[in-house]
This record gives sequence, structure tokens and C-alpha cells, in this order.
Amino acid sequence: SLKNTEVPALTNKTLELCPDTPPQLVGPLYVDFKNKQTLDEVREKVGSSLQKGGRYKTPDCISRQKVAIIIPFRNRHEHLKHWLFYLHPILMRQQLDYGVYVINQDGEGVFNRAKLMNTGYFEALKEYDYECFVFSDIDLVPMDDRNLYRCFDNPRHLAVAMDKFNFHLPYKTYFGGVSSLSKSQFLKINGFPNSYWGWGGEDDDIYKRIVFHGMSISRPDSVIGKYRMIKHVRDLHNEANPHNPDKLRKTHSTMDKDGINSLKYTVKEIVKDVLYTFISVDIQAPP
Ligand code: UD2
Ligand code: MN
Repeated sequence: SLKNTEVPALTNKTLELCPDTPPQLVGPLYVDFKNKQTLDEVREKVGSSLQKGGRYKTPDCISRQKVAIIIPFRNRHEHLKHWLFYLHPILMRQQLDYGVYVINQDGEGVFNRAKLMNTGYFEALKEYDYECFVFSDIDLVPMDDRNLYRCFDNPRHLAVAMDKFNFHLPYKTYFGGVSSLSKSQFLKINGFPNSYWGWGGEDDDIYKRIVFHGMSISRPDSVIGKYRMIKHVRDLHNEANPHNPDKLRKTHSTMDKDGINSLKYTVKEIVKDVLYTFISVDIQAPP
């Protein structure tokens, strides 16, 4: 061991693969959304460890996976600030090689969460050889850093115990909130549906795609899987869509033609903040 006056020799030591359980995790976390800090203060706090565009690679070891975090987004800047404040330190402790992609729906048309997530998958892959994709709502913060933002042998549902559902799964097949799929799992199900405009149903469609393609859902336990959701009202232009339940009855016949193989959008702008990559996209939303 080194005495505290000794300087470690600058060896060109080769890094080893990161341990399966990251050693810096602390477990349960205190989470609330009362703090009034600005985005600049968040930049000061965590920005110095990041590369432009919200990219990070642990210096301690070779990360086990390259992970793109994909966030469907429009007009939730206050939530984004909280998310960045909490998530960056957690993801760093998890020793990931990751990037944060905020996929902003351009214009005022009807919102489409699943299509934005497909778009994020595609855009992230243009930047880096990501092998794992974590899809997260902007308003969900994990309450335990042992909930690993990486991929597993089966598609993973991470948000299993949310405060808004009394820290329980609302139903057994629920797949909303936060999930992770490896590149091959995502491709196997042809990505997500593009046709669910407005609120509801798209998460159940994704669940069915997974099951219909012979996979099952992996989940953390309900202690590690606790989440807080920032309280909010339903956004404008994201009303519950009464056609979505009908769509859901047809997943089996539509899934192989509606998905990443039929995705169409145009990129309007890409902005690289230190904390995230912000990609504005026109997804041809109905007015
Ligand atoms: C639930 C699910 C969500 C999704 C949705 C149905 C939870 C915690 N989450 O969310 O995963 O299945 O139902 O579509 O139960 N967003 C914007 N701007 C908008 C509208 C939506 O940024 O104008 C994004 C944002 O990331 C948000 C997400 O879409 O967190 C889901 O929308 P929500 O939070 O309004 O819906 P919620 O909480 O009922
Ligand atoms: Mn929400």
C-alpha cells in the first residue's frame, strides 16, 4: 500500500472488465422534487465528469455494456432537470459507458411516445455502437441505485414499484415507465409500434411483442425497483386515444410491419448540451 505522501507510479496499466456488481453503489436513495436548483447548477455539479452530449464512460474499468438512455420528450424541462440531477450520479456509480438522448417531438401535433423511442434507437446508433437501450419516461427517478440501467437475458422492466401505484405493479403484464432491451431483443420485436398516437396502450403493445416473440420479462424485486414519479397532469395533445385499445387487439398481426422497419421521421435539430443530446424530430403527427 502507498503512504499518503507517495505518488502512484504512472503505469500504463490495462483496464479490466468491470465487476458484475458495481462496488460504489449505495442502495436506497432519498428522492424528492422540492429542490429549486437551476439547470446550470446541475451542469456545475455533474457536468465536469461528462463528455459533450451527456456521454460518460467509467474510468475505473471496461464497462460491460454500451448503453443509450432514450427519453421521449416534449415540453417537460422542469422534469428533465430533476432527472439529470438524480440519474447522472447513479449511472456513473453503475460504471456504465452511456449516453443520454432526449428525443423531442417537434411541433404541437398529437404526442407519440413509442415512435419517439424508435427514433431515439435509430439516432443513438448513428453516434456510437450501443448494444443496450434503456427507454425512460422523463418523470421517473429510481429510489435505489442497485436497479441497473443495463440489459439482461430478456427484455427488462425496471419501474416495477412506483409511488403512484403504491409501490406495486399495477398489473402483472405492465411494461410502462422504464425498460431496457438489447439491440438484438429490440430488433427481434421489430422495435416499438409507430401507430399509437396520444396516451395509452403502447406499453402493452410492447409487452405483447415481447411475449409473441418467445421472450419473457425480467424484473428487479420490488425493493430495488422503487421509483418516484414527478406529479403532473396530462399534457396537452396527449389525450387518451380511444382507438388504442382496438390496436392492442391486433398486435399479433401488425407487429412485424409496424415498427423499426416502417419508421419515418425527419431530424430538425440536434443540440449537444453537456448533460444530454437533444434531438428534435418531426414524426409526422396528426394535428
Ligand atoms: C404512463 C406510463 C408511460 C406510458 C404512458 C401511456 C407510468 C409511470 N408511465 O405514463 O410509460 O406508458 O402511461 O402512454 O405509468 N411526454 C412528454 N411530453 C408530453 C407527453 C408525454 O415529454 O407532452 C413523455 C414524458 O417522458 C412522459 C412520458 O411521455 O413521462 C409518458 O407520458 P405521461 O407521463 O404523461 O403519462 P403517464 O404518467 O400516465
Ligand atoms: Mn408520467
